[in-house]
Amino acid sequence: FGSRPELRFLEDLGLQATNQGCYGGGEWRAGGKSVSSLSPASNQPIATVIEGSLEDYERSLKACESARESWMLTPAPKRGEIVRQIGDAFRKNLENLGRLISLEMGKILVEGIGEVQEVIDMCDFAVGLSRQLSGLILPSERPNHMMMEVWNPLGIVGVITAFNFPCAVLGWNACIALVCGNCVVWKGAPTTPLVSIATTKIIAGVLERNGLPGAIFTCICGGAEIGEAIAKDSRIPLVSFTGSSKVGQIVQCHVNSRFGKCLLELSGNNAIVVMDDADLSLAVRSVLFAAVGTAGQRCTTCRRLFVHQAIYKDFIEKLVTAYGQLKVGDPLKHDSLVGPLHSSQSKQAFEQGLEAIASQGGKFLTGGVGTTTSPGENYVTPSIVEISHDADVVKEELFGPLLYVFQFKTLDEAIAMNNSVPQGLSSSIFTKSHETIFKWIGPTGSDCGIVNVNIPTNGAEIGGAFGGEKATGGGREAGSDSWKQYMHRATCTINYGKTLPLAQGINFN
Ligand code: UN1
Repeated sequence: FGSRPELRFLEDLGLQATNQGCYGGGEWRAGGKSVSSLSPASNQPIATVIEGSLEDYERSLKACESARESWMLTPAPKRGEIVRQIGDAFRKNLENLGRLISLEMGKILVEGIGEVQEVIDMCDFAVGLSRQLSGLILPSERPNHMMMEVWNPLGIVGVITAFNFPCAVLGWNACIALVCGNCVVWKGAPTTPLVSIATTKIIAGVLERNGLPGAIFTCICGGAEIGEAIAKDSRIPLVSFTGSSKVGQIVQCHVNSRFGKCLLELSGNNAIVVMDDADLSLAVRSVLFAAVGTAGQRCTTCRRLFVHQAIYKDFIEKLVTAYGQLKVGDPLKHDSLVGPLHSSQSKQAFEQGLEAIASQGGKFLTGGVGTTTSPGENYVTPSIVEISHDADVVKEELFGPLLYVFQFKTLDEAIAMNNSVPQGLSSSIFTKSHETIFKWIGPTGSDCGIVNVNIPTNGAEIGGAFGGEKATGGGREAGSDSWKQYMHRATCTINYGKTLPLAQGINFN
């Protein structure tokens, strides 16, 4: 990066002008096609990456198979110590890696750094967990017997992640998978290979310094062919996939057909409900972050807003005013709040989406068709639209800063509209009424995996289980007891007596 001083920080992350995109069996080697990583802010190349080929995949998996046993047999707290060191290594690289995420993904710098912070927090969580992977001891109905649960590693866990969280989602999965005793095989998004490589170098450095086999962690940059190889590979008992519902369904079919397990984190179509007793200033700020943060490219982005009719006019006016003050611009400049969309394809899809909205009767209150002028750049104008809640476009996830707004009269009506889409990831209500809160989080409330009160739909903490229902795929990642999915539960009944009493009182003599 000699001639580009603004890119010199990439050298501190171990990146060069051309990079090998496969770390397998402890070695960097790649024989796939050569791709340019583009900066979403300019569509200019940052660096070149040689992707991993299917041969690289096979070689890496063979190495993983031979490393698997020694890692499974390493005591969990010792594995936790390795993850603690990985957390420290991320701490040292917080600024640089956060800057690379901003540069290559296009999110604003504070969000790029926040993403690395999420990985550090996951490491801390996983270190604690490494001493708490405990099973139950259960009373046996038979004399001189005891029953217990033993949690064992699965062996190898496949992780396929998306461009919008090129580092954090790997962290949610890898930190837990590693302390649970699994080797990790990771494929990041094809458009964020530099983040994949830099992240892997941080992890690989810790493995190497501890004299551990590099094959405990594998990274393969590549496209759908590598994803398909992971999904079809019966050496990989669990595949964790983050991406669209459409692709998730294909992955699930491949994994199910070989009786593997899938952890799916798919599309969202998240709503915020603003009741007439809400703190409106809190709600406006929350809707703003939820709808335009990360330029609307989080799976937890708020895409639908339901406002009580008594405050609708006032609230929408406040929101439109707030949109008017948004600074859209270079994600690396500290006054920008909204960066570009991730790629020219993302921008094209967004613009086509706006046209479909207009053709289905949508009325733009701000932004909309033709408001984005600079061709050749991926910036778009955050838009708000009024439309009928059962229009076809409202059922789909348009990945960008687009917010549909609707009025409602009763809480029941708002809940019904919240639950009326195929997806079920995140939701939030703004109210001061405890009656409303408990209805919202109860059996006849929101049908989502994330059900918030007085906070945005996005920005979830790692301590909770993250994921959603219906077309969102049903998976739960990160905190709480998500770790159980990364292990296999053995129910062990032990007879320490000399007789053979059978369960259910069966006499078999
Ligand atoms: C995603 O968009 O895929 O809750 C993940 C949030 C983040 C993670 C989003 N912690 O918005």
